[in-house]
Formats: sequence, structure tokens, C-alpha cells
Amino acid sequence: MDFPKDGVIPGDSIPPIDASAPAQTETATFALGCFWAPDSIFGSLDGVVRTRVGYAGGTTESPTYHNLGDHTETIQIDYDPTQISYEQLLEIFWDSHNPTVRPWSKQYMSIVFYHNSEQRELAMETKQREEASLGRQVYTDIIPFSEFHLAEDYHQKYYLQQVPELMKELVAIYPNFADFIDSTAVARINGYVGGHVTFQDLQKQLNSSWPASG
Ligand code: MHO
Repeated sequence: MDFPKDGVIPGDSIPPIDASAPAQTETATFALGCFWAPDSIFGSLDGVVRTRVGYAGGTTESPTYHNLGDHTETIQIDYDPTQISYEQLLEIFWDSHNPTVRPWSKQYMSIVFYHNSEQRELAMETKQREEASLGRQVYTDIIPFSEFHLAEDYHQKYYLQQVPELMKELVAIYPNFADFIDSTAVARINGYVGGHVTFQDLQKQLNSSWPASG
């Protein structure tokens, strides 16, 4: 992977963005295929506080990657609604996969798991709009959120975990892996590694106190 790896983490210590994460967040839960890419896409966005990947939608108890049962790969996003709206997150959801392809497995279904009636309505409205503009059936399920099972550590911020130079520094800052998963800075750096934010914009994001500019 060809991008600058030096000087990514300002001061080699907890970045300002993590020192000021907002207490009030809302949650969005989406399934749109393999969860590695959406973790990087949503993690790069101003207004997104945390991301995590896992399994949802099924009945199998304690699912794991190799024993998924009837669950689907899912991303969960905690966001600051004063910085980014659920509708904006839905835009990115629709633009980041092709929901007109008939799902070929439960693992890679397209699903909006709504957390309240407002989310449900926005999901239904935008699904209809997608169908009208694409002129094709959209296979996305819109179902109530019930349970989210956190995926194994090695799936969290997967792209970033493939870059040992960055991981070495980040593990020193976040020795507890739960803190690594929940870090806004780590979500943004995973967005950078996935090519969704430039080095310069990443520096601005990491150095800004919440709320992010914009
Ligand atoms: N095994 C596939 C998808 C992984 S994703 C977590 C791959 O290597 O791309 O389902």
C-alpha cells in the first residue's frame, strides 16, 4: 500500500479528536456486503464518532466469522447528529454498494437495521427513491434492530490492521483493544488507509477538537 506512513499520528499520543469525543451520539446499523470496506468509508466521515463491525439479523447464538449461522456482516456507526444526519449516512449506504443485485448469501445481505421510526421512514423513502432512479428492484431489507454481535478483533479496522508501521504506534497509544476499536482517530486513520481521506485532511481531522470543522 503506497501512502505516507510517517507522521500520521500527531505527537505520537492521543490525538485531540479523541480527547474530546461527544457524549451524545446516535447509532446507525447497516449491512452492505463484506464489512471491511464500510468500516473504512464510514469511519472517514466528519461527524462519525465510532465504528465497529459485527454480525446481526440472525438467530444463531454467539456467531463467529466461521460459524455465522443466519447472521449478516454488519457495521455499526455512532454519530453526532449535530454534525452528520442519518439521511447523509443513508446516502453513503446507497452509494457504497449495489443493492439491485439479488443477495447470494445471508452473510452479504443488504439491510438497514432501524433504531427508531424516524430511521425507518427515511430508509423506506430513500429505498423507493433508489428504485425509481435505478429503474430496478432494490433487494435491501429494512428491519428493526435487535442485537449486534461484535466481530473478532482481527476484523475491526481491517485495512488499518494490514499496515504494521501504523499499528505499532497505535497499539502503543491504545494498549486496550476495546479503546482502539472505539477511537475516532483510529476510525479516521482506517479511512485514510482505505483511500477515503487525504493525508492533509486526515491531519486536520485528528488535530481538531470535537466538533470537527464543517
Ligand atoms: N473473504 C473475503 C471477504 C471477507 S469479508 C470479511 C475476502 O477476503 O475478501 O467477508
